[in-house]
Amino acid sequence: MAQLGTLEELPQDYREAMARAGIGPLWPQMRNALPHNAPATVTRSHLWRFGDVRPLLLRAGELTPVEKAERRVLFLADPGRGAGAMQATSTLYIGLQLLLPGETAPAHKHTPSAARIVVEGEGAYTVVDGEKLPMEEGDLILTPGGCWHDHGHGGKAPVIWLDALDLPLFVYLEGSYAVEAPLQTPRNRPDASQVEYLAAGLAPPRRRDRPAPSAFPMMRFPWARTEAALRRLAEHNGGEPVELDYVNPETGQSCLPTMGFTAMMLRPGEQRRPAQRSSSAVFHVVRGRGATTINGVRHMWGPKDNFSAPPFADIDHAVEGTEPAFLVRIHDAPLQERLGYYEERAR
Ligand code: GTQ
Repeated sequence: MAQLGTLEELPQDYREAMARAGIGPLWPQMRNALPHNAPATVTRSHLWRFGDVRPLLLRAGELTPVEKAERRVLFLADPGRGAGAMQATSTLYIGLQLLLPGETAPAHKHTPSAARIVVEGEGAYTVVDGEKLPMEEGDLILTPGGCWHDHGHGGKAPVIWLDALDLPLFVYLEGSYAVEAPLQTPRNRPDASQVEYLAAGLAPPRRRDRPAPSAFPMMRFPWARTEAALRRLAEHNGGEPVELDYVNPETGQSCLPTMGFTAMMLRPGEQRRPAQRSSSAVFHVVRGRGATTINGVRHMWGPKDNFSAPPFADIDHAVEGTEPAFLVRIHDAPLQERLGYYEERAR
């Protein structure tokens, strides 16, 4: 492979003339933009223990009233990008949001898409385009880009949930903004996961006045069903990895356009060594304990912890103890598939 020329090799007057003209030579920077065989990754794997984040979040509840926060959130900052980085990986923003009893977070809609995973507490709800979505621990709740959403809390203790947004991508695209509105009046009926899409394989029929389903027909994926499905699959899949993707029940496609959500069960004693994936990921532990080594860094995790993985990471999971572990892998494979470059490499 040819050694490319450097900037320093070029005459000073030529470099200055290029700068004045607002242009630059490609070749000194060619390998930064197009490294050989695999991307140069910035993301550094990190473990955020819930036990460290929770007291800081509760303190935010004392320091900052929700009216002055709009959303009371502490975000996970990728150490590869520095303390202020509002991103856990190149594409994924992950925040932990606190709502105290009786509080509401006003309605807004924005260009990025979001999904929540409920981490602690009961009695909160999100209203998405008029549909009231109860939030129970482990539930995955979608707020796709362009959908109005506000949050409320009728319970007695603080509620904490995880927010996953494709915000960094939209900021990079110069396409990120929000529109504000007053609280919505929810429709008085259960959400679609409890009505139209109660059972897998059953969907409302097409009608002349409703020839196509909505783009996001089901906004809530109750955890109880996910865990039951994983446990059942584990009994009958011959020791294969126990994983289920959260999909749009009408199309089978990922439930949001750029972000993927994969529910994982690790059996007691199970060790897993997945292929290197081109996607980046944040793992959220719903239940269980274990250790995951990512690019040589060992993370010992427990319930409600989060840890990140850069593209093409070497990942080794191991469960601790006699109970299975349940995790949700939040990733950007759907975006990469749409862009035509998602890839897995055997290790
Ligand atoms: O709850 O709507 O963590 O708009 C960041 C931006 C949460 C939300 C975040 C948001 C929200």
